[in-house]
Amino acid sequence: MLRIGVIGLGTMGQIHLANLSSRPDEVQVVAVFDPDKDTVDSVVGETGIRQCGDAAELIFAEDVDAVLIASPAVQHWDQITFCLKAGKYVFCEKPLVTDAASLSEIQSVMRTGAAQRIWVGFMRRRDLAFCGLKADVDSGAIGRVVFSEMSHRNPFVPDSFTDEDYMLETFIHECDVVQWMLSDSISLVQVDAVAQEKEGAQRHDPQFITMTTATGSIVRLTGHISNGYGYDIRCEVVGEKGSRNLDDSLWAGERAGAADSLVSGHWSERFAQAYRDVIFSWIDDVVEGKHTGAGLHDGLRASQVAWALIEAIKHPGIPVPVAH
Ligand code: ISE
Repeated sequence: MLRIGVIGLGTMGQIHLANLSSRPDEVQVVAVFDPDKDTVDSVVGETGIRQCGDAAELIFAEDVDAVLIASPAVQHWDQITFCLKAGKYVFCEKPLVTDAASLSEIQSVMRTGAAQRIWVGFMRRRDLAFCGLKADVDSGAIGRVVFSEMSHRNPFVPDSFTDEDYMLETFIHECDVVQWMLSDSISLVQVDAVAQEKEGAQRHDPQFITMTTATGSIVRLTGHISNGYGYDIRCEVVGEKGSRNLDDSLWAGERAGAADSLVSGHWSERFAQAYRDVIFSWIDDVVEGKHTGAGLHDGLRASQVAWALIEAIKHPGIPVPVAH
């Protein structure tokens, strides 16, 4: 039986908790921590799961074999280092790290076996539609990929959401999925002319981004995170022999208004299968002593692209290199 502790019981933590709890024969969630006591009470009140006083208490608890981190992004890397000190396996939500202050520390962990104990929650790698696109790229069916067109649309985000959050919390998915799907590295990014969303807002929306990979493939990405009507993720990969779109029939959704693709109300619906499978594969990996998911290296590579995007939005129209 794998004994797991969960840090953070916001939307994401609760989704992971539900998925973990659906495998009672192999997994037992033994402890949780969230600073919001009311949330903890309402989520695990009658379950018998222990409520810890802080993250360190949970991480160093003797009856916790593996830790799932779904805390605010800025806490991720510190909590991961605690897990490594405690010798625990850790699954951390994206982004792995929010700024470059810990870069050399991450690079030294990367040179050790401890890196194998870290998984990063890039669940799109388990989404059947994205897996289908990757299979077509890998098989050579569409030839060398010349460019890709991607969209990331959300119905709403909190008013406090900033341009930095846009890059680190939202586009971080594309930063990872592009490099994974194309087996390539993003080397240059550019944000084109952007308009402030509304008077006084801390963010620009929509955003128009161009990313160039090391092999010269181009990705055009449009973000629109307060469209007001639905969550809509699109991707078309265009190669020298043909093109492919995400197969929307692989998940259940609704058509919104005149939109020509399926939309869902929320990312948790659109990616329900991926969120489940990324957790199930983590459990399988830990139990079977392997690592088939996104790891420390992938988490850092995606954050490095997001950091370049944060720089690029300050200088619209100017290409910014990614420091890998
Ligand atoms: C959210 O935080 C997520 O993780 C979703 O996967 C993403 O698509 C969404 O835009 C984010 O706000």
